[in-house]
Amino acid sequence: MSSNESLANLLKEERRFAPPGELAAAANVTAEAYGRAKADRLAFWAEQARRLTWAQEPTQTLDWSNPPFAKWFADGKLNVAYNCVDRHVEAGLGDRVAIHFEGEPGDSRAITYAELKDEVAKAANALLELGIRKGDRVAVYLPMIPEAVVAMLACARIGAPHSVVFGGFSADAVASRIQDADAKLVITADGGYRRGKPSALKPAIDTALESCPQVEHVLVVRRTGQETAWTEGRDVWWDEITARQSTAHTPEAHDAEHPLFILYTSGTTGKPKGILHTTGGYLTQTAFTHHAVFDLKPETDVYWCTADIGWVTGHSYIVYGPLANGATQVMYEGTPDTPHQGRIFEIVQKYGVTILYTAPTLIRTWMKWGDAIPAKFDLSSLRLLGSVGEPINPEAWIWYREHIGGGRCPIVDTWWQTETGSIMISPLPGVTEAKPGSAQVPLPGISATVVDDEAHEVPDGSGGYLVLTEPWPSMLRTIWGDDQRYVDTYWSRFEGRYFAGDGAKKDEDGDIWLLGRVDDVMLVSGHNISTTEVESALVSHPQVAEAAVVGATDATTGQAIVAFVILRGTATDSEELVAELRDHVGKVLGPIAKPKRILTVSELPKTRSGKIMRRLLRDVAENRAVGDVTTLADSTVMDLIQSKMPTAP
Ligand code: 6R9
Repeated sequence: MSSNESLANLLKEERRFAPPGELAAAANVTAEAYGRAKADRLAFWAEQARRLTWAQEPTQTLDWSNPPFAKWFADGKLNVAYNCVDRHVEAGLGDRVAIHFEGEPGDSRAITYAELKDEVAKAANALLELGIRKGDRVAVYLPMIPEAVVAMLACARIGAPHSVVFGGFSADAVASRIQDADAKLVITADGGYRRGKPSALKPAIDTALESCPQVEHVLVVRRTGQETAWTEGRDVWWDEITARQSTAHTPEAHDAEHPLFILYTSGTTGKPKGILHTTGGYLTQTAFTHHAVFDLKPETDVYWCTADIGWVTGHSYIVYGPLANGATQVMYEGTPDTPHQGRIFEIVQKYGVTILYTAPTLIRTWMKWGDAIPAKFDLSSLRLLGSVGEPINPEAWIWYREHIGGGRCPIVDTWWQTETGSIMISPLPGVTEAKPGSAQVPLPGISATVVDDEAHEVPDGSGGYLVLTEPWPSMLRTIWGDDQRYVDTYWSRFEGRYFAGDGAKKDEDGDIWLLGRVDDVMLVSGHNISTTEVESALVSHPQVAEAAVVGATDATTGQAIVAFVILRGTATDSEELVAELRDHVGKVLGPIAKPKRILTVSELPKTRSGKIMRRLLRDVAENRAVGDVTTLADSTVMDLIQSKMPTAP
C-alpha cells in the first residue's frame, strides 16, 4: 500500500453515545489518567505495578537498552498465583465466589477464593510430585472447566510456563506445539461436553504423543467419565493425585521477567508462533486494564467473559486480570446454542451478570437467530458490555446495545492481540463518548498511531497501518526459540515501531477505526479498500446478519470484491435481494465498493476463536483448491460454501 493509495476512507458513522452519568460519576478511571500517563508514562506504569503484591518491590520500570527486547520491573519479584488467589484470602475475602461454573449439561459449581487457593496448592504439589520444576514447560489441553484455571495457576505458582492449546485442535496441531515448547507434561481430560454430548479429548493426546517422546506424564482430569485408553506409568488421574496432596504450598517469588506462558498464534502462513509472555509486566497490565476498561467493582459485579481459555482473551480476561482483581466471574463450558439458542442469556439471568465480554461473531450469530430470543430473558442486571476479536460492525454494535444492553449499557470495543497481552485501544466506559464500530483511543500509558507506507503518521481522516510506538508492560518478549523471527515479524516493517498487521484509519477527531488484517485488504482499480468497511455496509442492511468479503483476482480491476453473506432468520434469498444488497453497499460506501458478486451462505469459515478466515474464501472465489483448514472450527463449512459456487470463474 503506498501513501497516496492508503485505505479508502469510506464508512461514515455519525451516531454517538455518551457514558451513562451514574457510571461516569463512580468510574474506576477518569479522564485525568490520560494526562497523567502522558506526562510520565513510566511513572504511570510503576504506579499500576503497585496494584500487585510484590515479594520484592521493583525499583526499575523499563529497561529498553536492547530493543526490541524489553524488560519491565526487572529487579522485582512476585508470584502470580499468590496475587490471583492467596492475597485475597489473606485479605479476608476467602468466602467470595471466584468462579460460578456452569457445565453444558447443566451441572454447576461455585468455587470461592479459599477453595481455589486449596485447589491450586494441591495441583502445584501434584506437579512437583510428577517431577515438574521451575522452567519446565507444561502443555494444557482442557475443556472450559475450573481445572483449566487451577492448572494454569498451579504452573504459574511453581514457575513452570504453560502452553495452553485449544481443546479441539487436532492431534497434529497439539503435537507440533508440544514439540516446539518441548513440554514435559500434558494436562488434559477424558473429554468435555459439546453440543449436548461428551466429546473425547485424550485420544488426540495419545496420538500426538507418538511423536513427542520427551513427555513423561499425562495428567487426566475426569470430566465426562467416558471410556478412556490408558498408558500405565505415563498417565495419571488428576483427582487421584491431587487427593493425596497437602493444601499447604509456599509460593516462590519469581523474577518479574520469568516466563509465565507461551501461547501459539497461527498467523496466516507458516509455522505457528509461540508468543512468550512473562510475569510482572503481564500481570500489571492485565490487572490494570481489567480494572479500567470493565470498571470492575469486585464487591458487587458478576463478570463474564465468554472466551475459551485456549485463546489469549481467556488467559488475560478469565484467568489473570479478573483473578488478580478479586473478581467474581462466570465460566461456561459449552456452546451458545445448547440446549437452546438462549443459553447465554439464561446464564446472565441466573447469575445476575453485570459485565459481559464477548466477540462480534457471537453477536452477529444472535442477530441471525433473531431479536425474540434475548427478549425472553431478564438481562436487566447488565451494566457494561465488551467486544473483542474482530472489528465490530456498527450495526452489530447497535444491536448489541439495544437487544442485550437494554439501550443503557456502554460498550467497550477492545483492540488487542495475543502479542500485546492486554487491551491496548478501547474507550473508557466512564469517559469516552462511544462511536459504534471504533475502538477509538489508546488506553492511558499506551502509544498507538496510524502510519503510511513510509512510516509517516497519517493526518486525521486518513488510513494506513496501525503501529505501537512505545513498549508496554504486557508486550510479548519474543517468539519462543526464535528471536530473529520476533524482530522480523513485528519490528522490521517500521523502524523502532511495533507493526500490528492491522489496517486502521484515524477519523476527523483522531479516533482509531480498525479495518481488518493488512493481508486481507483489497486493491480494486488502484484503491485499497478495507474488508471491514464493505462487511459493515452489508451488515447495515436489515436483512443481513453477517458478511465476509474478499478480493478475487480480476482481469479488469486487479481485484474484484466478492461477498459471502448470511441472511437474518426472517429473510429469503433471491436475485432481487442480491441486487438490492449491491446497491445498498454502493449507497453507503460509493460505487467503487460495490461487490461484483454476492453469495448467500448459511455459515462462514471461522477459527476456533471466531475470526473469519478470508484466506479460505479467497480460494473459493478464485476457484482454487481450499488451503490449510486445520485451524477451522468446523471443516465441513467449506464444502457447503464451495457447493454454492458456480464452477466457471
Ligand atoms: C485479543 C485477540 C488479534 C487480531 C488483531 C485484529 C483482531 C482483535 C479487535 C480486532 C478490530 C477489535 N482484533 N480485537 N480488530 N477490533 N476490537 O483477538 O487476539 O487472537 O491474537 O487476534 O484480532 O486483527 O490483530 P488474537
